[in-house]
Amino acid sequence: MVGAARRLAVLTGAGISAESGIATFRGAGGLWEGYRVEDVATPRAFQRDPALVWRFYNLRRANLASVAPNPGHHALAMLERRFPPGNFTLITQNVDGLHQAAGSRNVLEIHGAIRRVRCTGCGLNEDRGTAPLPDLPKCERCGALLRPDVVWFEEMLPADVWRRADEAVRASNCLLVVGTSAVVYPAAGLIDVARAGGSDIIEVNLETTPASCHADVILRGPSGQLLPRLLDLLPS
Ligand code: BV8
Ligand code: ZN
Repeated sequence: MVGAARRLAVLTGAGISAESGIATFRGAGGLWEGYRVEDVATPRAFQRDPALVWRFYNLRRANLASVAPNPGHHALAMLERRFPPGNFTLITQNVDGLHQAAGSRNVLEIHGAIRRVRCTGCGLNEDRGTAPLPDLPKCERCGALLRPDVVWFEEMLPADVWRRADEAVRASNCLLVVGTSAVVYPAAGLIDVARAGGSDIIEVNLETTPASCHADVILRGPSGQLLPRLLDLLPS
């Protein structure tokens, strides 16, 4: 299916970064660095206690400094090079930047990136890497509070990035779904879009998910092992 795909779209979630040592959202029973994601990854939480939310994100940013892409990320970067530009789109829910670090080029970060900060006042948007930030980082331009440039629950996804992701899935004839529990929308809705368009759907996951019943092929196991093997099976 992958070898025969004219245009391939890939949707990844936290599972593809698990073997890099980054905790998944729902693996630890929804508790994350001791926080419930739904309690800290929301505009209300930031309104209520911005320092707490920044402590949560600074923990994750600091963790990024010591993690690297795993063979699953690298396999997707290699896979992209088998397709003409524009015929391969990697859509990720992850905010860790590991796909780009592995060399993937056409990456749509539909939930943003925790390396980037955004000003709540003047809209300044810049990459701060994994350098430690204070609990209440301020904009050096206008003095307003900075926020992580990620999409929180109940927030709209970046309109242009989302449109390109939706278009890429509609235009593809194969969707590879890797390491996502397929419960967060509208990201998980891309699987329904692929199905409605008659795309082949392949799921790579340790467990059964709501996407599994729509998959033509299920590769059950760790993506860090299965994606390189999938790549090896393709005609050279
Ligand atoms: C929106 C960025 C419009 C921040 C994230 C009720 C029903 C349905 C929907 C809703 C509802 N109530 C509210 C909603 C909408 C809500 C939603 O979907 N909620 C869910 C929880 C029910 N969605 C939103 O709010 C979205 N916005 O809808 O806007 C709107 C506007 C106004 C008012 C209403 C609506 C915004 C969603 C984006 C939230 N931001 N992240 C941050 O990272 O801090 S979501 C967060 O979850 C991450 O992006 C993460 O990627 C994503 C999904 O989780 P997964 O990636 O799938 O990770 P998870 O841990 O769940 O699963 C890991 C999987 O990997 C598992 O299956 C596991 O088996 C597998 N795995 C593990 N190891 C491996 C592996 N697989 C392979 N190999 C391995 N080694
Ligand atoms: Zn500012």
